[in-house]
Amino acid sequence: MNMAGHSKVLGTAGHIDHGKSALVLALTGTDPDRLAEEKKRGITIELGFAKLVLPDGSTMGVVDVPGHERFVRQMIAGSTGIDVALLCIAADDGIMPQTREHEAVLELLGVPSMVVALTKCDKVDEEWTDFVKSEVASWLETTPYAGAPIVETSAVTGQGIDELKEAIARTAAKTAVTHESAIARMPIDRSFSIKGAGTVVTGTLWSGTVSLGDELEVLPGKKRVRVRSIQEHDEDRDEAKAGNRVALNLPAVTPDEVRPGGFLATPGAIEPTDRFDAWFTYLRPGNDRRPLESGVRVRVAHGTREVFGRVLLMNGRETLGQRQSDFVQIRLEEELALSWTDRFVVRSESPVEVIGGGAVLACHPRRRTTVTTDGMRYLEALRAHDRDAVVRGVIVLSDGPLTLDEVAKRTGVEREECMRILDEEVEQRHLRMLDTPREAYFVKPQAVQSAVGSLENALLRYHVENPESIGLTPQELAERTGLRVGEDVFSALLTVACKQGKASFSDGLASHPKAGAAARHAADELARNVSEELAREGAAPLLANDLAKKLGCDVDALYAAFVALDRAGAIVRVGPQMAFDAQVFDGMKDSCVALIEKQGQATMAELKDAMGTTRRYAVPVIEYLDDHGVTRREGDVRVLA
Ligand SMILES: Nc1nc2c(ncn2[C@@H]2O[C@H](COP(=O)(O)OP(=O)(O)OP(=O)(O)O)[C@@H](O)[C@H]2O)c(=O)[nH]1
Ligand SMILES: [Mg+2]
Repeated sequence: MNMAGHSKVLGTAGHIDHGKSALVLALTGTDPDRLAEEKKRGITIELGFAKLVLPDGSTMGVVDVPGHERFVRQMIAGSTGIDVALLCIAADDGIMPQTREHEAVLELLGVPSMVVALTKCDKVDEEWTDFVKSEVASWLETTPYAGAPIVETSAVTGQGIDELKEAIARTAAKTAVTHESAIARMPIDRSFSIKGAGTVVTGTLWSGTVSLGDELEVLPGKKRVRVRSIQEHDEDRDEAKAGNRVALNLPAVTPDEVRPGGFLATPGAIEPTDRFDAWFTYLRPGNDRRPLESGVRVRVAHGTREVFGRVLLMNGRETLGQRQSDFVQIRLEEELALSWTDRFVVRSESPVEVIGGGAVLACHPRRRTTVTTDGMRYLEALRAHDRDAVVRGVIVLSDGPLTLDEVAKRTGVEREECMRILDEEVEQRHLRMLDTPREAYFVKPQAVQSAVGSLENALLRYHVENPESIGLTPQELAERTGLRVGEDVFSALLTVACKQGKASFSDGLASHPKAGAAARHAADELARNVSEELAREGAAPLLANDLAKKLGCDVDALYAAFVALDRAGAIVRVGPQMAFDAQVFDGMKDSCVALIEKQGQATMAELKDAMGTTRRYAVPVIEYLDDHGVTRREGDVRVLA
């Protein structure tokens, strides 16, 4: 991928005193050892930085790491995210313990390519140089860096420096840029305060872009900060791009709040985690050849931070042998700001030695070490960077339906791409979409079927327990179904069930089309009886309680019949208890209207007589007519409204 402005980074590696810093000075003119203590002791303690100008004029950032075995943690921090490793091996000393340990770190961090500098060649004769060179070449054969160029150099005489630049340029050109994500992420390696300016942090921008005025989040604490100024290699910039060494001025925080080991990121993009699933390789460059035991306490280094944790092997596996790889779950004692595809290195608790590392897969997995077939497929998809399968996997493994935003957040795949993948998966029937008024949800087809199954069972049970009821509200049904989904999703599921003939829904009530039939039939019959009875009783019908007694039914059932008949327009309810046959009521209304038209007005007594009923019925009927804009009260009489 060609990304303008995304420069590549060269990182040194190698045993203490093998001439790394001297070589950086010879290559760049910058002495990476800035500290007085470094100068006094003649060793590198902190990461050093410089800018390398290649023969074609392009530049690379350079990170110089310490070789002392006590500073491997700094070496790991400095090497994360570099594109080309410059492994320095002193010709007079050959391959030493940290040569091997640093190589292992580079390999575990996934550093894609390497150039080897055979340093201090001025100190040995040609025959010896040839011997060491062939030793190095055959050792490299056992690593992913087999065939890497080996250049003879001397920082003292300048031998091989131009040739080394050529080799670095060739190797860098062949190396794909790895900083792809749009999210800004930067592990903090230093923080200090400058009089007048406030707090400054430095680090290598892993991905994304940081611009002046941007708001960033300090992880794991989630404190928000704003970028007041940006420097790259001591020059002021408006924005910094991935791969570059940057210094950010962050006002309104103290250096203590943005300590090395912290992580700057686009707000909300990363949720720190105390466990993750990973593809782990056991790689022990030291002499200890014992296998790794599941559950052992280790140090986990990610970015500029290292925390304690345990590596748990999965599916009952107890040990992992040298150079073996497998899926693991790592449980941390403190949180890390991890993302899918990040690399990490694991070191033993004591003695402190690199023993492995790998790639982060799932950042918020369940606590489990036994993985289902679906879970395994998901891990494989993460490992293979198969985004389609990852999106599908997140949904398949989820308990409930997920929205587009939830899928994007859980996978780390950008929203647009998620949408494209989801569309395709729905098209191919790998997933189902539940459309709701507010949002679309995505769910695996089996989950829809099992939800419809529970919904149907809940309905059947309801009808057995309530043989006389014609149904229940969706809210009641949702409660009985025990599905933990929102109202929207439940009603979408009910719609699916209706389409499949496993539920019916009308007049706000859900029922089962078959099991509810008897109750519906009984209800229909009762409604018919009520309607006939009211028609027969004319202008002085029985009130609800008495009518229920007469028909020998439950009052609730009678009210339900009132509601159904009212909705169908067969009766008119003038009060909760009182209902008339619709035709009878129309006749009563017409007589009232006719009388008032004739007299211009009428008293309650006159209207009662005109309707041929008693006062008990006449009063509520006239009040109903008032309410419905037919008549109007004026003192003691009614007029037309
Ligand atoms: N003769 C000779 N001496 C060298 C050469 N390169 C480095 N040295 C010397 O070797 C010593 C160590 O060099 P550094 O560059 O500090 O080594 P380093 O690998 O950076 O050491 P650490 O960062 O502490 O791991 C110094 O005294 C250098 O002067 C070289 O090409 N020839
Ligand atoms: Mg050094």
